[in-house]
Amino acid sequence: MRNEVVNIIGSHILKILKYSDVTPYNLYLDRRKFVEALGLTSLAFVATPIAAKQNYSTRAKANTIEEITNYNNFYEFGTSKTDPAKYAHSLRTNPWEITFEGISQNKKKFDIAEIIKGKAIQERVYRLRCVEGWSMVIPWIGFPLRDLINELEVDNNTKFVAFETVYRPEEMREQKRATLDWPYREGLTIEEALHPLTFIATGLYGKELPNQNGAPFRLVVPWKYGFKSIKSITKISFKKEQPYTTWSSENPREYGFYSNVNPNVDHPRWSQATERVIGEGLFGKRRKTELFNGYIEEVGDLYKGMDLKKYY
Ligand SMILES: Nc1nc2c(c(=O)[nH]1)N[C@H]1C(S)=C(S)[C@@H](COP(=O)(O)O)O[C@H]1N2
Ligand SMILES: [Mo]
Repeated sequence: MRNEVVNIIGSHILKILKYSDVTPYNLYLDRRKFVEALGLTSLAFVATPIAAKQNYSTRAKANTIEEITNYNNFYEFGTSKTDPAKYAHSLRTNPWEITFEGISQNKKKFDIAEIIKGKAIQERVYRLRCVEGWSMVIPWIGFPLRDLINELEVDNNTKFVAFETVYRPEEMREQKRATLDWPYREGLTIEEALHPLTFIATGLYGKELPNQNGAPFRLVVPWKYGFKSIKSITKISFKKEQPYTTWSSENPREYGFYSNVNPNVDHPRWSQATERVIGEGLFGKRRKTELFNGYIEEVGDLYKGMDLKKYY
């Protein structure tokens, strides 16, 4: 049974991904190498796919798989950046069910193989900006959250979507301690959840999602601080009221519900004007933080007229 699920998910990814989707983005951007890898003789062959990729993906250089999988925040496995890589292997990600609340279908619990089946799997190269002041670029594999929401009969008066990580202290060692109020919870407005940039990642670098990055099913909201991008999701609820969210409840002054990346709204304990780029070294050049993490053209309209200092 467990192997079968792996095969369904595995073969699904293989069937839908094109060569371009599984090519590391650095190679992809380097047209000459890309052409060589394909055994082609003309650059003309790659012009179109590269243009198409610019859609929602950043052209910034992606971090290496080593950086992306060894420098993580996943407090369920410990609070140090290297703890998730050390300990997340103990999480059993297969089988994996997700329960939905606030839908009118009788069936509320789905195996993720059922959820992924039929979705157009795509690659999105997104910036990830942690509220702590560092950033990376990650080539995710997955599908827009809206593709899932649109399949559900969501309650009419829905205004928010709430997400929950699994609570399994036997598999997630830090959950034996009261480091956070487990399970980890996050939320979005329904408009944010339906935005085409809002993504469910089931893989990265063309492969299955490593446990430390939130396997088997995690949210990615690229214009918000990283803690909004909740990992290893087991429950999704459609709600009328703004849901409980872990970090904004833990410390409401420091972490807001919106948590849109914003260089002009400092964290009470540090500036958000610049960020340390992982891979550039501790004393590498810092980059300027961009409003909405550089996605203002795509998401600016969601917050028109809103006081971003008040709704941080
Ligand atoms: N369940 C859960 N999700 C989580 C976290 C966590 O501790 N637990 N950390 C968040 C934070 S602070 C960040 S910056 C990102 C990091 O994602 P990455 O390790 O895949 O780069 O995951 C977010 N999602
Ligand atoms: Mo973060």
